[in-house]
Amino acid sequence: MKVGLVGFAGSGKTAVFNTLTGLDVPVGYGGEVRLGRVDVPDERIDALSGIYSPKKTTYAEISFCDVPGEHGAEKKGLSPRSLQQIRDQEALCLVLRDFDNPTLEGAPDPAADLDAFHTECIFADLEIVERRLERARKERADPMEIAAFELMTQTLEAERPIRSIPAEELNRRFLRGYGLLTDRPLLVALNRAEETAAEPIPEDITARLADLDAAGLVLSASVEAEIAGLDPDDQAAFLEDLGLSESAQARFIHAAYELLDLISFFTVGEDEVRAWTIRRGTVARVAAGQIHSDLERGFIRAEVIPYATFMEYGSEQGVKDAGLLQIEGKNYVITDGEIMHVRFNV
Ligand SMILES: Nc1nc2c(ncn2[C@@H]2O[C@H](COP(=O)(O)OP(=O)(O)O)[C@@H](O)[C@H]2O)c(=O)[nH]1
Ligand SMILES: [Mg+2]
Repeated sequence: MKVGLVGFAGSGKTAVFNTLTGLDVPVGYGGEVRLGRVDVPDERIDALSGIYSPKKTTYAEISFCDVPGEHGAEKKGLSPRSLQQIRDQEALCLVLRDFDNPTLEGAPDPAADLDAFHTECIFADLEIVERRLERARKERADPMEIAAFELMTQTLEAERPIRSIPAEELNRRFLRGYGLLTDRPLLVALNRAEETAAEPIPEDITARLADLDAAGLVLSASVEAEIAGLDPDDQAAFLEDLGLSESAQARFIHAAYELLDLISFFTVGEDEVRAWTIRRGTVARVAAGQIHSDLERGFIRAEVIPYATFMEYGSEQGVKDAGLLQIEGKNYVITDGEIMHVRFNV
């Protein structure tokens, strides 16, 4: 999964990036686009890896892109360059400043920044959607496509994000390639001063997030980045001092999985034990395509074992002997934690 960190200059995007990736990129204004990644910790992968002792163990992964904001007098979060960068991210994490930054004027106002950023995204999308609608009408394109772009135009004009349009009402096939920002799942990170790191999100912002179909998360990037660099044993003690039970990285991963409705399935063997990330509701054949396009193209069947069943019998053979190996077809919906072997022929 690719997550783009976005927001106004000085909101702490680079500090958040450091907290999440464990990297140590210099904070302060400016900077390059940076990429970093984290393994998604999963005890089930640890256990499976313990059983197979594979040559390689691969966790699911989240990659982060730190997109610099504008640093001019005009307060904008999206330069043409950063727009380009964030259009190909699968989800956006908006970092909102909720701490005093001595290099910036004015007290923090995360609610206002949230609205300002949302408005920028609405305008950026509206420009693209209106242009396409005009062309589509001129070219007498597929009426379904015209209807989709009309619906999006109306939605954006009402200052609603495209992601608020239910799947049944909008055929998102027509949206591919446009990189519309308000169709991206949005996770909002309220970046706090150390003293307020454990306080909940204020009600006005919670309400606004619900309104925008976005999820929220509180963190205190500069201090949590320091904690992320410590020994695991020390980390727990420092987090507790802040009133937190889990690291920012763990909280972020949970929030992102929930927001995007992601689950994992596993492949196992002597070569590799590996976790794969899919959306809930993904069918076996499409899931197989994550592993390799040949597996999707030549899909015959999936042999599936729920994680708990596997652990109960301790091996694939044990599960087979008990008659519990599931043989599933291409439309079988994968559930979280299933171990899958794909039989295919190309
Ligand atoms: N007190 C406090 N300062 C922070 C926090 N996050 C970032 N900063 C500081 O704010 C300034 C800008 O941070 P930076 O990550 O470079 O912001 P960016 O422009 O959004 O990438 C730096 O001086 C950081 O040390 C935070 O959570 N709390
Ligand atoms: Mg930065």
